Amino acid sequence: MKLIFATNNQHKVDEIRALLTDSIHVITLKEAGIEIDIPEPYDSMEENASVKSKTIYKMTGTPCFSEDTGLEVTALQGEPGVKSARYAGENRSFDANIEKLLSNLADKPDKTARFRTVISVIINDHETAFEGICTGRIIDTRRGDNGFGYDPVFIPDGSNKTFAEMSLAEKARYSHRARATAKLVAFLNKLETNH
Ligand code: ITT
Repeated sequence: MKLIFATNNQHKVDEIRALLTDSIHVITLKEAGIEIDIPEPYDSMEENASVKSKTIYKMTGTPCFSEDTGLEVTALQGEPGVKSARYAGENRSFDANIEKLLSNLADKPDKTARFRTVISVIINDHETAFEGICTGRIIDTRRGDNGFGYDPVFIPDGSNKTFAEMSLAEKARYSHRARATAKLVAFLNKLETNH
């Protein structure tokens, strides 16, 4: 099965490709020759994931999926959440976003947080969504050079390493994205066996 992954984030592509079975071929927007910055205008990850996959499905008619992810911090009432990519401003700087997060959390004793991923997949005009959640906590200094986004300051429950101190395979043992992707893979494999 061939699917377009409607994202401009290469880190997401690398993480998801590492989790797919051989029968699922993921093509990036770049590989499909599509250059587009899809607006994410909504207040929920569900709606933003949906608009991304619908936009590409309308353009191509090819099965496709997208995902929207946010970091939801308890003491910040779920922020940055849907605003995770642009928390510190429109230039989408990972570093500035972490700086703002640490500063907003500095005087808060509760450091718990979770990542939430919503995947939207469209096949034969039919949309389905999957969610993946990873709970953990934010630490006050960066650790590690791997990954992207908020990885240097997030430790998932069950580990004492930040995501940025983990390999792709280690991160996948805990991550929101891996959990949502496992549901996508099960869904796609079931579709294949029913055909
Ligand atoms: P798309 O093209 O797929 O929309 P994006 O980077 O804009 O790529 P999102 O809108 O889902 O993706 O933004 C989510 C932001 O949350 C992202 O820019 C990172 O800052 C952060 N993020 C997402 N997944 C993460 C992860 O696994 N670890 C750390 N930070 C993550």
